[in-house]
Parts: sequence; C-alpha cells; structure tokens
Amino acid sequence: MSMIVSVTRHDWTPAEVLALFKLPFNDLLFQAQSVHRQYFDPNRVQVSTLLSIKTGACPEDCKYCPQSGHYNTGLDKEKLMEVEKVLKAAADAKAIGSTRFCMGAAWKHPSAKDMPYVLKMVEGVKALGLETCMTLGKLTQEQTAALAEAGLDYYNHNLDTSPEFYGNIITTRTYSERLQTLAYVRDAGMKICSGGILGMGESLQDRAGLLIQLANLPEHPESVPINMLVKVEGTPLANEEDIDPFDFIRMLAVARIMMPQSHVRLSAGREQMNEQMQALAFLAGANSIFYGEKLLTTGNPQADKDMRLFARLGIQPEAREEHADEVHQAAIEQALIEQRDSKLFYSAV
Ligand code: SAM
Ligand code: DTB
Ligand code: SF4
Repeated sequence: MSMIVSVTRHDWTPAEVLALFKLPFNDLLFQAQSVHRQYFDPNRVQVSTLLSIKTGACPEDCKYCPQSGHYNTGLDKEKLMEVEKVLKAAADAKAIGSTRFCMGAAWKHPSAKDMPYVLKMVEGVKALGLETCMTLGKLTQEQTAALAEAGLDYYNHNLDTSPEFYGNIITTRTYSERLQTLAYVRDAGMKICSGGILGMGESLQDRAGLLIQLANLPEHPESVPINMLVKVEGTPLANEEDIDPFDFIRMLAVARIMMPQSHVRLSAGREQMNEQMQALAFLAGANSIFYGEKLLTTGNPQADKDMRLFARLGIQPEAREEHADEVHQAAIEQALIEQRDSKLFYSAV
C-alpha cells in the first residue's frame, strides 16, 4: 500500500467524506492511525476535567440536554457557583492529574452581571497552572475579548450536528449564530473547542456534514469533542436507539483524517462504553478525554479506573504544552493588533 501523507485541508466535499465513512473498517482505522502518527505521539492522551458552574433551567430547547428548562429531568437547578468553590474543584482536578479545567454554564449567553465572576474564575484557575476552558453559550465580541484577556485558553461551542439536521434538535438558536460566536473566539486569539453529538437520529450525511463544517472553517478547531448521546430520562431523545459502536469509532477516525493536527476528544458517553471500545477509539486517533467522575450533570468513569486503562494500554496523560502562557499571551496580542489594523483599514476606505 502507498504511504498515507496527510495535508491540512479546508475544502472537504460530501462525496469525499462519505467515501471515508464507507471504507472497510480496517482500512479506515489504518489510515486514521497513520495520519495520527504524523502529528502526535500515539501513546499520549490529553486529559480535561469538567465542572458545571451553573446548572439547569437553561432557556434553550436542545433535545439532548438534561439542563434545558423545557423538559423535566428532575435536575436540581443551581445559581452560578461561588468563585472559591470553583477554584477548589480546579485544585482537586489538578491533584488527580488533569491539565485542563473546563467550566460549563447552562446559559443561552452570559449576562453582564455574571461576567465579572466568570472572569475571576478564569484568572484563578489559570493561576493554579491549569489550562482554562469555558462553555457559556453565545458571546458578544466584547465578552469574547474580556475572556481572552482574563487568560481563557479555549472556548467550547459545539455545532452538534449538520446544518440540515440542526432544526430537528434545537429551535431556540441558529447554526449561523453558533458560527458567529466561533468567529469571535478565533478573532480574539483563543483556541476553539467545537464538535458534536452522535446518536440523536442523524444520518451518515449529517455526521459528514458536521465534520465538513468544522474542517472547512478557516482554521481547524484545536479541540474536537465527539460526544455519544447520554440518554437522560425526561429529554425528548431519552428513547433514541443506540448507535452501532463501530459507527462511533468511524466518526472519530474520519475526524482524525480531516483535522490531522487537532485533538479529537472521546467525549461524553464513555461510561456506556467498554474498555475495548475505548481502546479502539484511541487507535482511531482520539487523543483527549474528560477525566474525573462527573461530566456536567451525568457520570463519567472514576479517575483511577481511567488510569488503570491507560496503564494497560501503555498510554500516558499528555503534559501541558511548554510555555503555554507565553504562547497564549502572544496570540491575544496579535489578535488585538489585527483587530485594530482592520478597524483602521475600514475607517480609511
Ligand atoms: N450552554 C452552553 C452551550 O450549549 O453552548 C454550554 C453547555 S452545553 C451542556 C455543552 C455541550 O454539551 C453541548 O453543546 C452538547 O454538545 C453537550 N451535551 C449536552 N448534553 C449532552 C448529552 N446528553 N449527551 C452528550 N452530549 C451532551
Ligand atoms: C462537550 O462536547 N461535551 C461536554 C463539554 N463539551 C461541555 C459536556 C457533556 C455533557 C454530557 C451531559 C451532562 O453531563 O450533562
Ligand atoms: Fe442549554 Fe447548553 Fe443544554 Fe442547550 S446544551 S439546553 S444551551 S445547557
């Protein structure tokens, strides 16, 4: 077989992507693993810990989500957590070996009143020596800039599925609003975490459509979470059929081939997967997981169980990027210069 050389592309077509999905499983996995090795150590997996900083009563109607106020899932609603409690949870995450702390809020968007607290959380978590990530819903350009300046490394904002299927899952916001927030995040110099969910009744074309949206962005998201639907009683998708585990692995492999330099995260749903399936996911090129016993509101494998799995597979947690803070600062400063230059340019013409 000829050598597989990957180039980073932004012009993927549906026919090409569907052809990847339709490859025999072993051919697809071989190709994905070959691409993976061109950019990554195949035996390192990045570990992030999640915390829900504001839980439940969300005004959006995402049919998969236990936190939507439109459905009754029996979840206790909570106000925004106190900064000190968030920092304690971040310190605990660091103590179990996590390198990134991801804070999620069940909001359509952050309010002006909440922003100062959120910024303090970013500063505090960063000061602990962890990478910071937040997922707060839609942002304005000003909020995005404030988060970047506070030291936010990643913003998570999932596209979830294809533009065509999106309206079947969420009606209270649009795909183009999601893309706009991603553009603000990129323009502010932060890293993007964006992916989607499998198992919502979507077609193969929808899975391909989601990956095309992500890979054909001007720059690939640095982090691509692929979630398997966690079915929660009370949500409209609670009784969806299970997907074929091999189809989930195929999605990871195709994501790896299309976005060769991105971290692909084997995201929600690991508690419903056996260890063999997770090992296949790493072989397909997944190289990031959520680590620690809870996702936002649902369960995740115990940390020591994951460490035992890593040990059995000869996998080591990935260390935090060297000089990460300096690199982040330089990216933010460059973004500010570019924004200023483009304003000067447009005011001159
Ligand atoms: N409210 C913000 C938003 O939607 O952008 C941030 C939090 S929201 C819970 C973050 C992501 O979690 C969603 O975009 C979705 O992809 C994922 N998610 C939520 N519920 C899920 C479920 N039951 N199974 C798998 N993934 C889920
Ligand atoms: C992502 O793609 N998955 C995470 C994170 N980004 C924010 C959330 C998964 C949530 C699973 C359901 C829950 O625990 O509430
Ligand atoms: Fe709200 Fe996010 Fe859940 Fe949608 S996914 S209901 S926006 S918390």
